Amino acid sequence: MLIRKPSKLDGSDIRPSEITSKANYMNRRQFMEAGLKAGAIAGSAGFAGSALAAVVPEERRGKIPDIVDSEFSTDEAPNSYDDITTYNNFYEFGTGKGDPVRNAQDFEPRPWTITVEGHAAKTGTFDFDDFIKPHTVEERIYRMRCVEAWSMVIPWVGIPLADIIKRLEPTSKARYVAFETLNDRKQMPGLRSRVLDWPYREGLTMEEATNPLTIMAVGLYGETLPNQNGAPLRLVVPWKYGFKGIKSIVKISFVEKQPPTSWNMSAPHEYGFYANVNPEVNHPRWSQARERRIGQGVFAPKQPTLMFNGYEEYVADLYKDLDLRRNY
Ligand SMILES: Nc1nc2c(c(=O)[nH]1)N[C@H]1C(S)=C(S)[C@@H](COP(=O)(O)O)O[C@H]1N2
Ligand SMILES: [Mo]
Repeated sequence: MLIRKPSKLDGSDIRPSEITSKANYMNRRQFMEAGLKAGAIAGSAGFAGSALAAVVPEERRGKIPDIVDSEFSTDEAPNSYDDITTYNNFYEFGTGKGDPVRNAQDFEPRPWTITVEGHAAKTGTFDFDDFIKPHTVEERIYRMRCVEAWSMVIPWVGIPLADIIKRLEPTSKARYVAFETLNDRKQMPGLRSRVLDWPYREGLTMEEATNPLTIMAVGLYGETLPNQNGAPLRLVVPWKYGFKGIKSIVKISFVEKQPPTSWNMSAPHEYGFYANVNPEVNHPRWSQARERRIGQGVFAPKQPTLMFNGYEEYVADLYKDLDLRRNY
């Protein structure tokens, strides 16, 4: 269990997401062809092709080399590249699900620096490439459950946050890790709105941050992260609601006290610090018992939400002394 399975180095290696990616593509084509034969959607095949290409300009879609598979990946079918890159929450680019893909294309994720502060030996400002270089990148196909009761399966490419933290050598005073998103009004039109108190902030306990499931994602579907998904570097914590997965990170701080977090600051009775996926604790305005899997069509039945988003065996121990109803 939990063993890293190295991918082959001879180039013959095909990762699970690539297979599924191709399968999705085939399904899509079969669907289009069937539609064309039926005469129902004549002329739209060409449109589908160009719409897909426009999601992320080709020159930004670099393949990431030497990705290692992970035993933590789910074998549930990943959502399509289209779903993952056109249905987003990234309020710095607008509050609509289609706003990030529309408004983030001129965003420049390079050059990029990450500032490390607080109780650690290796603090300072690092260039993105230098920050990433010492680490092995893995494919992690994870379920993602948004607090709004929808979900996806996403083949991330990332680095265990535990590996990064180890390299930064936090001291015993570091009990939490805090993260901040870029706060640049010139590049992020959504910052003009006061929907949140910018910059977007998130945090984890040290135990959560170093849990083997927690990653810093640098890509998806084997390629560099699209801007709308949080380029160049975003957090992924699969047993927590999606809002903990802070995007386009510029600052990491090792702190003693529980740091303030954006959604908790904006509506503390609705969003807690922990934000663990929990079908038994409802949002004050809606049930969290079920979720809509994106990409299955509006008539597909909702599916049950799993405790800790199905990652209970890896994380339940972290919370054994915590009242999850009070610490939502
Ligand atoms: N900086 C920043 N990070 C963010 C958000 C945001 O608005 N700003 N939205 C969060 C929410 S609510 C979700 S569900 C996920 C969505 O990630 P995705 O668009 O890559 O699927 O990003 C999270 N990270
Ligand atoms: Mo979300």
